[in-house]
Amino acid sequence: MPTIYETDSLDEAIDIVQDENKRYPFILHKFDIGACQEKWTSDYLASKIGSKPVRIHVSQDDMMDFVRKNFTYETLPFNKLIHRCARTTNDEYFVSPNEHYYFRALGDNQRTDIANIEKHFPSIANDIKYPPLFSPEKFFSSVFRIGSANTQLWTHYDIMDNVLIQVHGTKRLIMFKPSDIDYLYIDGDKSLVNNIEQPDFDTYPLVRHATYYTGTLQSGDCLFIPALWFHNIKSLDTYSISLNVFWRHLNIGFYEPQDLYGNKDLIPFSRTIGQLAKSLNELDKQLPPVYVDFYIKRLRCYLDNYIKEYEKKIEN
Ligand SMILES: O=C(O)CCC(=O)C(=O)O
Repeated sequence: MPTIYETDSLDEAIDIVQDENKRYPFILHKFDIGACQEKWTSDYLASKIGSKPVRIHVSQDDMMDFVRKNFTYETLPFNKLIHRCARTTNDEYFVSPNEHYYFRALGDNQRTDIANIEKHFPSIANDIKYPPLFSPEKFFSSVFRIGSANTQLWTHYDIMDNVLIQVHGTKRLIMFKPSDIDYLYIDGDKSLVNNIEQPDFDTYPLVRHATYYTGTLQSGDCLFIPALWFHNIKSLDTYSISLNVFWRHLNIGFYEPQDLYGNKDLIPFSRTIGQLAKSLNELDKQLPPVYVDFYIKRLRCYLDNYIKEYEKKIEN
């Protein structure tokens, strides 16, 4: 199992992000992330942010599963949330005393606002610094995240680059390169394989072919998650506080402007799929079912060949 690359050098980190032939994940150590590392205790955050209501995921399971929805969305005042996350057992709860919490900040209007720590949590925003891996006009969002100990988020990819800054707690990292898409049973941007550490190989046999890149993110470290790299991240024995910053590495016009989560497909791809769906619909209307069935299978052969040729092209 390869490990995720690690470096202490900001210059090297910038080079890996900006050199189109590199762009692999890495953990950057020794970057000064600011006063947050000392200051962000649960009491400090509770007193600075107060009772602002925040929307959270709550689950009895330690592995949150977006596809099978083993969690509910709830709302808590921020100061209650942070104290509940900091404990493993709570007297006040939604489903059970040892339920798990996961907070991923959104904007004040959760349907339209893009998460931004400076706008939505201004009282703490100056405490944190992130490494200058991209030019400022490419910035998209800064997402404040807090989770209970031993809590895993589902495996997924994002369409934008991002850097995850770990302020408090330790995280276990598993990542897969984009070409492992064939082995991860993807539904949209998420994998159906929830227990990625011990997959059920009878149901998901192809996972055996995926290459697991593993690592550990400690307080003060920054993880570069390149666009399209699948990631599965779990907080370990203590609750976790992080911030991640998303940016648009390609031409800004390729990205959906209101992509709240940084995971909407790029516009050139959504156009392609839209045109294909329209053409298939027309085919279906014009021809009898036996021909449609035959031609959509021909289309699959066409795509399989196209992929083989494309793989050869990018190998050379
Ligand atoms: O650190 C986490 O809990 C998840 C981070 C993540 O999924 C992301 O940065 O896209």
